[in-house]
Amino acid sequence: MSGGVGSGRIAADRMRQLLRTYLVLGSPNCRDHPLRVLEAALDGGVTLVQFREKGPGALTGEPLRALAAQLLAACRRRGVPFLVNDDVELALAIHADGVHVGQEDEAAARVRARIGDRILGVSAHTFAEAEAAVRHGADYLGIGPIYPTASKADAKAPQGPAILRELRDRGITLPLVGIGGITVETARDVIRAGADGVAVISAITLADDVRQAAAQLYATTDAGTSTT
Ligand code: FQP
Ligand code: MG
Repeated sequence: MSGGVGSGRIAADRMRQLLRTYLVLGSPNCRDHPLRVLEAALDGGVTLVQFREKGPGALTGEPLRALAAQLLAACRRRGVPFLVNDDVELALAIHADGVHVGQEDEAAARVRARIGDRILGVSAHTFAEAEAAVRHGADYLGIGPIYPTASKADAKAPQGPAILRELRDRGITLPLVGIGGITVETARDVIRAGADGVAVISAITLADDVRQAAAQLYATTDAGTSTT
C-alpha cells in the first residue's frame, strides 16, 4: 500500500492497477448501510475506494469521521487503498491512503505538500487542467463526466470517452480513470479510449446485487484482454 514510511510515491504501474475498478461512495449514495455496501463491493473485487460524503443527508462532524474510519478499516482488511474526497484534514486524521481533489478544492500542489507520499488524485476536464495537475504532483487524474450522471448535482457537461483519447494523443501518460455515468455496458469503451480504469458510484452502490455489479465491472475492465 502507498504511504508507508520511506516507501515513496506510488509507482505508475501500481496506480494503473488500482484504478481498474474504482468505487466512489458515501452514505447518500447507498440504500443499505455504507459499510454493508462497501463490503459487498469489496467481495466483488473493487480495486480502490474513495469516500465521498456529499449530497442530501450527508454526514458531518463526528458521525462523518466515525463512518470514514469504519470504511477505511474494511478496506484495510482487504488490502484495498482508501482515499478521501476533498477533505485533507479528515484524510490525515484517519490515516487514509490518499486524497482526491477537484479544480475547486484545495490546490493540488498544496495538498501534495500536506499529504507527503500518500496517493493524490486530481479531477481534470481539459488538457490544460490535466497538464497542470501532472506538474502539481498528481498520481492519477479523474476525467469526466464521461456520460450524464445523477450522482453529482454540479457536474459539468458530459464529454464522452473522446476526452480520454485526446489527453493520451496530446501526451498525458499519467494514470487516468474515467468517471461519470459509466455502467458495465460502457466501461469497455472508456478503457478503449485510453483510461486505465473506471470510477463509479451508482453502477455499484445502487445495483440490486452490489457484489455482482462490482464483479461484472471488474471483469469488463481488464485492460489486457480486449477482444474487439
Ligand atoms: N474523479 C474522481 C475519481 N473522483 C471525484 N470525486 C471527481 C472526479 C470529482 O472535486 P470534484 O471531483 O470535481 O467534485 P466532487 O468533490 O463533488 O466529487 F477519482 F474517482 F475519478
Ligand atoms: Mg471535490
